[in-house]
Amino acid sequence: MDGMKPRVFPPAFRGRLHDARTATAIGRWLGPAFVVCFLTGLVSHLLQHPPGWLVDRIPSRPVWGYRLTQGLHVASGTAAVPLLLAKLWTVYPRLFAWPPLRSVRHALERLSVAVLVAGAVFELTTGLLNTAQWYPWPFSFVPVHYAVGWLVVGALLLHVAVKLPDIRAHWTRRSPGTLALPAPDAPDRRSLLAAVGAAVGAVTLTTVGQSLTPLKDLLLLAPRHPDEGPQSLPVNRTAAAAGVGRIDAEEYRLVVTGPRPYTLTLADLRALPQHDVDLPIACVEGWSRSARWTGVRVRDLVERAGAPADARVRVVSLQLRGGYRVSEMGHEHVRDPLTLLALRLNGRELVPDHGYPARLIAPNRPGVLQTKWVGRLEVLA
Ligand SMILES: Nc1nc2c(c(=O)[nH]1)N[C@H]1C(S)=C(S)[C@@H](COP(=O)(O)O)O[C@H]1N2
Ligand SMILES: [Mo]
Repeated sequence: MDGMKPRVFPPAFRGRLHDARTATAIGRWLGPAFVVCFLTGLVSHLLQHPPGWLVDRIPSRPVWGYRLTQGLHVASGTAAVPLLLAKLWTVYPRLFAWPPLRSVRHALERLSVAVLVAGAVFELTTGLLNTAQWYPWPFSFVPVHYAVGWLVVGALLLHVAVKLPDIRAHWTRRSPGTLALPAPDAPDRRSLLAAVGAAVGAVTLTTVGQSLTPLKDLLLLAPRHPDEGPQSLPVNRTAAAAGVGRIDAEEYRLVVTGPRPYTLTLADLRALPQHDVDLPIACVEGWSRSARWTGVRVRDLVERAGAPADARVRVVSLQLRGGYRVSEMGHEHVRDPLTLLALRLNGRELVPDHGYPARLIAPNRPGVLQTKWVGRLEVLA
């Protein structure tokens, strides 16, 4: 283990707060936060961009599935921010270790740590800004955040493997070495860890209410409040921002394509059997909110067009431009009786910002795929 230690440290860097034990204690929380964040991010990515073989296997239940996984994704990422800062502060003296490179192995190890640190900082920064709906970079968020996620997990696995002896030595509260001789500055470490724990608790409690609605009154740091918005539901992209004007009720048509295509007016749609469902909108950006939706079952609409039982459906918005104007769903979602073309929200007609006159609402589905201002349902072969 001595061989791993940098040879020369200025005195200020030698304290217990910069030792392997403190680094391990923080890593014990940071590692799991990263793992949860990675796995839930993977779920989110697969639901939004399913490979062909998965499309019809995506379950539409539990209805709150995506709400939970995406809530965990944003909460674990947020909690990782103070943890990562504390961890970097703990280990930064190693930056100045001398000589900087002792061997090829040491060089590779430092390189992997550099990748890990850069990737982790990148993921948490872009993710955090994404929850604030701010995209101040020239690249497309989703593919880059996703790719770097794999990079970080790879570098993390390597890092844990390299540090396994240190981690093992310092994992338990009292490893044999420290039991005999209590460190004179041990309370410092306890204070540091308590402060880090308090910071994690504070950022979590003041943000998690954006999806864990019983805690919504504690929201201080979250960019969104689940109650704010027309009809008590936040809006991600307004009708104005999407370039959709007020859609005229008389002119509106819903086109359903398939073996027996047909067209409905809004009056026709309102005259069809209406169903009530309680389903959340769970936005990838971290907020979610359940609401009561009323409308026509997508299943009924596509059956009328002669859709076979295993049909997939493409939902097309009247919005002309933008990434979220089209979404697709596999047959689990198409057949689910909770999947509606909704006309009403919380007892009243949809307002334009929520997709007037008709929007998709389906269980266990990312918010980006809950298409608003729907003009076409296409039955796919
Ligand atoms: N046509 C269209 N539908 C859309 C979007 C969009 O930009 N265009 N945004 C999506 C996103 S990101 C979310 S989170 C939900 C939000 O629905 P709400 O504004 O009714 O709460 O709508 C989705 N439907
Ligand atoms: Mo969203």
